[in-house]
Amino acid sequence: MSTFTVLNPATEEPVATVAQASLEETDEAIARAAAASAAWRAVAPGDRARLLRSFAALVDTHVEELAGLEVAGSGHPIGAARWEAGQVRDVLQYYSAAPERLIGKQIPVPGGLNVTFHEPVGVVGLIVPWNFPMPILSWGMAPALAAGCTVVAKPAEATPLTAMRIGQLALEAGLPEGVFTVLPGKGSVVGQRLVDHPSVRKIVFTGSTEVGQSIMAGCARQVKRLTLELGGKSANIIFADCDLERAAATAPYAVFDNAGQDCCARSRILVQASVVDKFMSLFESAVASVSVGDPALASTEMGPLISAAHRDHVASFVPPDAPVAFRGSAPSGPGFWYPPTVLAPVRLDDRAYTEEVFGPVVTVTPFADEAEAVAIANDTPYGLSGSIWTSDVGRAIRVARAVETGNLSVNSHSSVRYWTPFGGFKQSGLGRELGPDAPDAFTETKNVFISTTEA
Ligand code: TAP
Repeated sequence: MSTFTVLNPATEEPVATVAQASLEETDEAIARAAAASAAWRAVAPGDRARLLRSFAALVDTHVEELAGLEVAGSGHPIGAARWEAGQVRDVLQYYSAAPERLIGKQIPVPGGLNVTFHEPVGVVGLIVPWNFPMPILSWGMAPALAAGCTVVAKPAEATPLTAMRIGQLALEAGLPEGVFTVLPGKGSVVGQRLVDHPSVRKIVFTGSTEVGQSIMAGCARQVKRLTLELGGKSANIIFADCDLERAAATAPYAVFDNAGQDCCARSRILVQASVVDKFMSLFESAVASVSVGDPALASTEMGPLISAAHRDHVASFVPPDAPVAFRGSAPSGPGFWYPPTVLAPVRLDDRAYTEEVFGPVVTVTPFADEAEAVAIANDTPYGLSGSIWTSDVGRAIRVARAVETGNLSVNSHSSVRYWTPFGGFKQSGLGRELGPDAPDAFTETKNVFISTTEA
């Protein structure tokens, strides 16, 4: 039996050893999910809603336990981990309203009428990355269950603990066996099997663009439904007319949140040239005051990276001759620490500027005017997130419409809410999660003609 030992990223000490599911075990889990499908879709909408609300309530009473697991197993600061566990509760609660609202249409046609039904697609394979193990699990799981699908979820190999506990809570809340299964294991084994198995009718994948491309190709072989949430290289665009103090004070949190291991990280800061010096001075103070350290402390704002290998990867973007403008602090000693790092000026072909770093490294680039800001922001294969700072409402709207990205914030770095749609343009993804329409993505529209002609 193959196992994976989860290390505490802040101490490098083992937290738990988890058995990895084999190919045979994956097939068995998929078979159980397929067998549970007919009964789950037949559960009366109000009863399915009640089960999801019970599940949400049970998560609520376990927020502290789940947060503790995420601190130990993923190195997330406790404040963030509590928010993440609370997000699972809130997402379940939000989508518990959906089973009773999967409303079709009635379309008048000559000689009768057509009605449409939202039929659940069947078994959903949910493949989750390591950076936000709880929220991203819930974004796929909750609307899929609400739509009447059964779900087999594969957490990332490195961060299975909270997903496994949430899987247990689902059973305790009364969800029938096989409706929601969490299957820890390798992407190349469990994840790939979910893609290849004909009984899995839809894949929801969040992860790197590279793996997403191969999953898309795998799904194409069976014309399998697919949602992709992939990488990002988002721009934080700061115009001279904005509240520069506020833009600089929040810029660290727009990119160093979760130690930069965030698909929405605004890892390219673009600043209007006339205020770049002033911005850099304000930004330096803001970066210096980011509290980096023991994730178990409530005052900690940034924890360690997920692993030694990932820290090496992040460090590769900052070679000895890198243009480091300034850095924040990081503990020494055990743990996969990396300090918040600001690079400027950078060449526009520098890897740190063009590739997703997925760590606490940000570049600062000046621009002359609005047209140049938009051109630079769009000069990337990605399009997930971004921010615009300006006091000119017209400009805010013009630039927001011109930037090719799925989620933007104006005078804020917050753009993810479970009740609004989330997803990427270009190579950042395909389809949308969250928002009121998310359950529809787990259904097929069936169109039925009913004749009213007299016999
Ligand atoms: P990946 O290496 O792509 O892994 C993501 C998931 O896919 C993991 O569970 C992984 O399993 C699994 N996987 C790997 N190879 C697979 C295969 N051949 N078939 C099926 N599944 C496979 O990404 P990551 O490093 O965990 O996450 C970081 C990336 O995710 C970044 O690019 C980030 O931007 C992106 N991300 C995007 C979003 C959104 S919402 N757009 C949110 C978070 C993260 P293992 O754990 O076993 O490798």
